[in-house]
Amino acid sequence: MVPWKPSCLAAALLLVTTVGMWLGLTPPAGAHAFLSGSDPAPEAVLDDLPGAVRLSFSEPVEVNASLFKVYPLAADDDLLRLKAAAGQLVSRVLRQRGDEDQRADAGVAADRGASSEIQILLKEGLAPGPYVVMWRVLSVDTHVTEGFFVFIVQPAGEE
Ligand SMILES: [Cu+2]
Repeated sequence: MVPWKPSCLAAALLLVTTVGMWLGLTPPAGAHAFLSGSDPAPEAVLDDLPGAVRLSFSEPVEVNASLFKVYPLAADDDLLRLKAAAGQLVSRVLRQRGDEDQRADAGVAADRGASSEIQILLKEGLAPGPYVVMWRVLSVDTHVTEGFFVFIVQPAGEE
């Protein structure tokens, strides 16, 4: 009978762990698609409604497998409260289908393939006020990230 040696078990566990790391079971560093820029910028206050919202991501995203939406928000002078309301709306509607009538956007301009630059077209004749831009993106490395920001349309002279 071979005597049991704890050091062998420890060595075997260490080997399994090391092989696991070799096989890529640890996540790759810094490979998700995060928002790296936008126009309008988050929390921007604009005189006029833009024709589109431009988003730049740190990695290309699969446009057809991603979601981009813009929704109007109820006016609120308190930015923290506005952002909280935006977050609640995002969690309710981001994955909802058939919500085109409630949305302020008219879809993504280029809707094929992978791109790190996204242009979300806005409907015409939108009212001034706060809006929330939201996304759920699948990056080419297969990771999903979500996010949102608000911008406010406030014609000059209206406080
Ligand atoms: Cu990633």
